[in-house]
Formats: sequence, structure tokens, C-alpha cells
Amino acid sequence: MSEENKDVVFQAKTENIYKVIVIGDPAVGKTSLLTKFSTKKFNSQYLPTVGVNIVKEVMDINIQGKNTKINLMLWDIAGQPQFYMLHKPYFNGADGMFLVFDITRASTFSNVNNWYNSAVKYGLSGIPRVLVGNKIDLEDQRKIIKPHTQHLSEKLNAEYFETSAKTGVNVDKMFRRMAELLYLKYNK
Ligand code: G3D
Ligand code: MG
Repeated sequence: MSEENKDVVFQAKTENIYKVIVIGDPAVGKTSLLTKFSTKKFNSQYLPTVGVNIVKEVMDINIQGKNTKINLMLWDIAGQPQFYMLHKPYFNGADGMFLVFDITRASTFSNVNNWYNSAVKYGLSGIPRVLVGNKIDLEDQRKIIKPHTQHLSEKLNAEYFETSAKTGVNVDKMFRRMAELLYLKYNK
């Protein structure tokens, strides 16, 4: 291989491109979180595919005193999760996952376990994961109390964020944290 080609290969490997899946029950706010995160940004794009939307986001993070570009390919199941034939390509090769529930609906919280188990079934037990309780603007309708979220977060070994795709609270933070976790995991 020529010196020039070696450089190309090296660059491709240092691009920090990660596939991140966003999973959870219907209507918990997965698409809304992605839209909130990406539409403020100039470099976002929606890539429609069959049953799946992929949003590409480039983030600059400062980690351990170093500025690093992280490319997130965020995968969002469009349509109904009961289309199980979509699951394999969706889960396959993911580097990170967001597990999203709606703090106002208890069933979406208990189903996080099922979503996580599906991911494990596809070999994703070791990837960085972030648990997300969305819709905290609806605090007066909250069904899931903090000790429960803490328990699940410890059980899944996932950091926990409470967000609102409506107001935007903590939305940037959860994506930024994912970028950091990915970098820390895959750049040893
Ligand atoms: P999904 O992609 O997980 O299926 P969506 O969920 O992003 O499509 O959101 C489902 C519904 O919840 C939408 O309402 C959306 O506006 C609402 N929603 C999403 N996030 C929040 C939030 O943080 N706060 C509040 N109050 N609502 C939220 P509609 O009425 O359009 O179906
Ligand atoms: Mg959706």
C-alpha cells in the first residue's frame, strides 16, 4: 500500500462515526427528541429509508482536554415497532443506544426492559446506553418516580437523563453525553 493510501485508511478509521439507535415504545417522543436536537443545527439531515429514519449529526466534543469530532448516525424506527422484520437491520451493528420512556405512562417504563432484552438478543449487551425519561414538561402527570428510575438505571448500567423534547431541556446534554461515552468506549 502506498503512503498516500495508508493515510486514507488511517483517516477513515479516525472519523469517529457511530451508529446509535433510539428505542422505546410508540409515542414516547423518540422522533421528537431527534428533531429537537437536529433542527437547531445547520448540518443535520434526514435520510429517509424504508421504515427507518437516519439522522446524521456532527458534534465537537472536548474530552480529556482534546477537541474531537464525533459523527452520530442516529437511527429512528419510523412506524410501528411491531414490524419485527425491521429489527434486525435496525439493531445490527449499533455502537450505542438510547432507551426512551414517557414519564407519564407506566407501561412505557416497564417496556424498557423488553427493548433492552431485544438489543441484547442482537448482541448489543456491551454497548454504551443512556436511559431517557421524556416529557418532563408534564411533571403534574408524572407516574414514574425518581427511585424507580434510579433502580432501572443501575440495573441496566445506563446513565439517566430526564428530558423534554417540547421545551428542549437536557436534550443537547443527553446526545453530548452519548458522544462522550462512545468516544471513551471505542478509542482506547
Ligand atoms: P415516537 O417517535 O417515540 O413514536 P413522537 O414519539 O416523537 O412521535 O411523539 C409522540 C407524541 O408525543 C407527539 O404528540 C409529540 O408531540 C409528543 N411529545 C414528544 N415529546 C414530548 C415532550 O417532551 N413533551 C410533551 N408534552 N409531548 C411530547 P402528537 O400529539 O403529535 O402525537
Ligand atoms: Mg417516531
